[in-house]
Amino acid sequence: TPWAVCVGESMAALLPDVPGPLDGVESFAVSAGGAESNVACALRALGVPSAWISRVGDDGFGRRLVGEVTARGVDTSGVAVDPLRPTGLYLKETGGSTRDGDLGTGRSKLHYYRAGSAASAMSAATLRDPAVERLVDGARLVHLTGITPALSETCLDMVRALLDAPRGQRLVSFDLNLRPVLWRDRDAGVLREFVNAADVALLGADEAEIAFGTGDPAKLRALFPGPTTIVVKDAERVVTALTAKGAVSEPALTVDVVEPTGAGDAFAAGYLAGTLHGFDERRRLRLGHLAAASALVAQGDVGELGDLSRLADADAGGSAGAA
Ligand code: KDG
Repeated sequence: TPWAVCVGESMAALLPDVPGPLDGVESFAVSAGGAESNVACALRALGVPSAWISRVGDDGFGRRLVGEVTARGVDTSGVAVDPLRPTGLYLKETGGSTRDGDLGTGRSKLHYYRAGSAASAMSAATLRDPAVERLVDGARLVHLTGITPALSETCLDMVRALLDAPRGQRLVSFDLNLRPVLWRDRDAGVLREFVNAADVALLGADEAEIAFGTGDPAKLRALFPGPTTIVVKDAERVVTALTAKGAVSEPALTVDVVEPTGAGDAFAAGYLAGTLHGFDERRRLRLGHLAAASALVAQGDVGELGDLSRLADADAGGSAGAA
C-alpha cells in the first residue's frame, strides 16, 4: 500500500477550561496539535497509511505528542528527539470576538511558544536520517505546509530540499497555512516559490489575498502555473479545484461550529485521501468537506477520527456530501 508522509512541527496544545480572554483562565487541558500531524492522523483514519516526520524535545510533552500520534496509527519512526531543545507549545484563546487575521476565522487565537523549539532545528540533514530517507523515498505523497519554512532558516532549507528532490511517482502537496506572526522577522516571499513547486497546492482565499494579493481562483491559477492542481478554499464556503481539465466547485457542509482549529487540515486530508483513492475531483472535494465538518464540531484540532473512517465509504455512492 502506498503511504503518505507529513513533515512539520507539532506542539503541546493548551486549551482553556472556559472561553474568553486568557486573563480569566484558571486551567488548561493538554492535547496535541500541529497542522501536519493533524493531516497525518486524519489521512490514516481515512484509510491512507501515513507517517509523521518531525523533531520533539526530550521531555514529557514530546513523549506525549509521539504517543498520541502513534496511538492514532501513524508511523512515527521518523520523529527525532532533540537532547537540548524543548517541545514547542501553543495556547488557544477561544470564544473571543477579536478577528484574528492569523487564522482567518475570528473564533480562536493561537499563542505560540515555539521559538528555538526542537522542531525548529529540523534541517536538510533531517532528510538524511535513514528512517526519514526510507519513509520519504517510498512515499506516494509528501505533505508540506507554509508553517514549516516560517520556523527557521534550516526548516526552510529542508522544505526546499523536499520540493527540489526528484519525485518519480511521488506527489508533493503544499498547504499555504499562512501564519503571519511566524513570519514577523522574515520574508514570506519564498511561499510563492513553494506553492508553485508543489503538485497539489491548497490555498485559503483569504490567506492567498494576504500573501499574493488575490484570492480569486482564476487569478491564482494564472499566478501559479506549476501545480497540477490548485485548490482554493473560499472561507470554507465553497472550494474550487483547478486542474488542466478546468474548474470544479463544491459548497461546504453547514455545521454548527464548535471550534475551527484543524478544519483546514482535515479538509486537506480528505481531499488528499480522495486523490490517493483515485476519486474524481468532485468526490475529493466532498471528502474534504466531510472531514472538515468532523473537525469543526470538535473542541480539539482533530475530530472524532472513528467517524472519518466511515466517510470515504459513505460517499462511495456519490449521494452523500454537500447540499
Ligand atoms: O491548522 C491547525 C494548526 O494551526 C494548529 O494545529 C497549530 O500547527 C499549528 C500552527 O502552527 O498553527
